[in-house]
This record gives sequence, structure tokens and C-alpha cells, in this order.
Amino acid sequence: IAVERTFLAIKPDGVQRSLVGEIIRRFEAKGFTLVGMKFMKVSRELAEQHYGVHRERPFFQGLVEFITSGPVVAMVWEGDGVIASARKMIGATNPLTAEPGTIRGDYGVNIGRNIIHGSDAPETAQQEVSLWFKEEELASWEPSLTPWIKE
Ligand code: YYY
Ligand code: MG
Repeated sequence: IAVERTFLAIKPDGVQRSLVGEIIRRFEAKGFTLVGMKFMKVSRELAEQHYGVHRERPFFQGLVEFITSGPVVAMVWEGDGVIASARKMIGATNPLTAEPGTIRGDYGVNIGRNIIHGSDAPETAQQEVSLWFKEEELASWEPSLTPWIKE
């Protein structure tokens, strides 16, 4: 069976605040595998597609403005249970209520500046991976540490 994959993006605030290394470090240290990454400006079209489910919400315009306001780090990570686990590591949507120890809980105070995006379910993970990455931009590889990370 195919390995589980999720889409993560360090938002413009995470990049501006120099949290890129710290955030990647957490997922590496956890034992997940990076299979795709790009540093990029997000077009309005991509932002609107990515956040399409929120189109009717009052915060939508501001969210699109924010996500297109500066470069982001778009990534695909692989591993058993990575979708739900990454959401836990990211923490609740509002950083003020996110638990300490989570990325949002440790580094944020405002719902509109919550540092990182992570896919919320298998269907959205698949959609978001293919929205942001072409198949040839993803590199599957077998880390030599695997036997030390899972039995
Ligand atoms: O998946 P997650 O990022 O935790 O939250 P969503 O409910 O999908 O909302 C997407 C995004 O929208 C959120 O990360 C911040 C922003 N947002 C907001 O600015 N104000 C809200 N009341 C809800 C969400
Ligand atoms: Mg969401």
C-alpha cells in the first residue's frame, strides 16, 4: 500500500519570523520523511483554490491577502499516520488556545497569523499535494534510518 502523505505550508509569517528551520526540524526529528519542498510566492489563483472551502467566510479575503503577501515554504511529508500527527504537532487553529508544545501554541498569538498550514484529512491531503506539486517534483526515497524509526 502507498505511504501516507500530507501537504504542509509554512505561511508568510513563519518565513518572516525565521521559523522555517525550526519547523522543518520538528518534522524531521519526529521521523517523517520530506519528499517535496519549494520556496515560492503564492498566486491569488492558487490561494483561492487552496482555501476554496472558506470562500464564503468573512475572513476569506484577508486570508488570501495574507497568504499571497510573501513567500511560503510548501512541502510534502510522508510517513505512517502523518496527516493526523502533523495536525497534532501544528495545534489548534487559534494559536491562543493551541497547546504549548505545538507549533501554533509555541509561536503564535493570533488566528490570522498562525504560521503553518497542514492538510486535515486523507482526501484534502491528496487534493492539496496535487494542487501544489507536480508528480515529478516529488522525490520518494528510503531513508537509511527507517529500521531505527519503525519496526
Ligand atoms: O485547518 P486550519 O488552518 O487549522 O483552519 P481552517 O478552519 O481550515 O481555516 C483556515 C485558515 O483560515 C486558518 O489557518 C486561519 C484562517 N482563519 C481565520 O483567519 N479566522 C477564522 N475565524 C478561521 C480561520
Ligand atoms: Mg483547514
